Amino acid sequence: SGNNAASSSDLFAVSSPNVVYTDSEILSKYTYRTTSVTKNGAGKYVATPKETVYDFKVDRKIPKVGVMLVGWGGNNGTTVTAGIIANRRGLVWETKEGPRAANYYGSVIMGSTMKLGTDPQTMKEVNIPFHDVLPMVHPNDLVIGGWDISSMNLSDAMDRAAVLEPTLKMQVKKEMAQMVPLPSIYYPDFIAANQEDRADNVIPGSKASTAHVEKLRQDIRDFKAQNNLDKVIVQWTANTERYADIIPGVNDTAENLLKAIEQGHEEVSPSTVFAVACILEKTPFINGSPQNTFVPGAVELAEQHGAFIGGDDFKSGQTKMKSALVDFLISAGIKLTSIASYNHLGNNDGKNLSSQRQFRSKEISKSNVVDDMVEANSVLYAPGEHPDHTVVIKYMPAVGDNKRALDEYYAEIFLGGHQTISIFNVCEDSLLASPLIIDLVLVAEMMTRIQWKQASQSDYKGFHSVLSILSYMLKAPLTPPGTPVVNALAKQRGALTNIFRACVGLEPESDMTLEHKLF
Ligand code: NAI
Ligand code: DG6
Repeated sequence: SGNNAASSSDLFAVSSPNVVYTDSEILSKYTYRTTSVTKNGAGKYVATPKETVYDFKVDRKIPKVGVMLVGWGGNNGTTVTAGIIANRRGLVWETKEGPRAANYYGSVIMGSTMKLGTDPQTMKEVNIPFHDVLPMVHPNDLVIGGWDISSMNLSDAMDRAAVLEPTLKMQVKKEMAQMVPLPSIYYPDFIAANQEDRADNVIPGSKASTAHVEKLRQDIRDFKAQNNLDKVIVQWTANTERYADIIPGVNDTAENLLKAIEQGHEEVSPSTVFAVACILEKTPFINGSPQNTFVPGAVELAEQHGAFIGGDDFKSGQTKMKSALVDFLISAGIKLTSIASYNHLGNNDGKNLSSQRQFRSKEISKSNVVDDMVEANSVLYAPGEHPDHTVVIKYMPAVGDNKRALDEYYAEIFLGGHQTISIFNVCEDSLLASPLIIDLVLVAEMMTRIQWKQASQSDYKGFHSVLSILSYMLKAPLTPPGTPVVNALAKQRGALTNIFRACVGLEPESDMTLEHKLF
């Protein structure tokens, strides 16, 4: 310990005077370089390079982590649970296409790599698994639990979801039959009326109350104690709720929100009650659905308690494609003029979204994903101008979880010509969302073990309560109040990658490859 080149994992060590490894920590001194832009008296931009030196400290001890899912008995909840069990036990199962083995495909952390650098002898890139960059929890070690308004055990719920192969289900059935969701809070006005027949596992009371908050806090504490956990992360993967109205005096400040819960105000949603319980318990809470769980009062409460929150809405198939494709088109100087996004699906999510108020929440999160890219390009778009954008979702029971997404991107090209791109994307919804649930847990947990300070400061502190670093996995990224939202997929990945690199004293990924050009 105390040396400059000990290893952070078995795979690599950073050899630098700015990086120190101790038995318990990685300490890095990192120079963050940005450009400050102002306008001078003549209306000309002045760009000034800026340097800020940060100290980062990473806790190397990998904790025992539990994840509690709200909506555990749903398609995502059962699929991610079965997937983790299958990976933990190294299962292989027969399909009509031959045997298939458990994997973590679709998880950035478990399935992708990061360029560490270049081998000077071969001049080739050296890439390492993303999971090995920092001392991260392995998903196989996660303990899973959670709540659902449906009392069905996870094995039966997995059958209800109709996502996985029978040959896989057979092997996880016994273990999952032992898993039964905790009763949850159910305020019928927030989800579609067509969900009512599922609600047989409900904590008494149909509007927000302090008793509900306290019960959920106790559930988290019990789960932690029963499983001997160091930490719990909670994620909302329950039904999409309608938006809550933002009402001055009710949910606009932390104090008012707590008062509104105490008084049983009807405009406080179940997801906000979960968020409040987690914040008070200092348990990271991530919202995987599109509704406005994080009303201003909830964000303020998180800031006051230094608790981590993240959201909103898993970005799995159609929207992930959109945030990559629109980034490509506009960055290529092609003027995107319209996006028509249609999809139909037949799972319970689709059934819930067939109700207008819940659909509206999803329509908002699916529609805002191009705004920053359009705004950034003043060559193609005049101020306030943006492409037409329509989002349609239809419930079609027959296709189950195999959502069909059809998108048309219509763009103006050179000299008045047009480019039309049509996409037919079969998004196996829960199989795409489950790895995101895992990534969100792993990254949120990692952020609880990273601290920073400026060179001039004596005390380390955590990142801002709103974990915008999770943006890559989310359709409508929540960012700290007053800070911009980044939707472009490559930028979101860059932020994740480069913040992790900074923590081990590595420069941001650069694609300049001057070593291959200047010799
Ligand atoms: P699902 O409908 O199969 O599961 C939701 C579960 O939540 C159900 O078991 C339901 O009983 C339960 N539930 C409802 N209200 C609850 C409450 N107050 N407390 C506890 N449990 C409650 O839906 P699925 O497919 O698992 O999706 C879950 C959420 O994730 C939906 O809001 C969906 O829009 C969102 N999402 C899903 C994506 C995907 O690709 N699967 C991607 C993006 C978001
Ligand atoms: C219909 O679009 C149902 C939704 O819940 C989506 O399946 C989910 O939000 C994933 O959306 P996307 O756009 O990332 O594929």
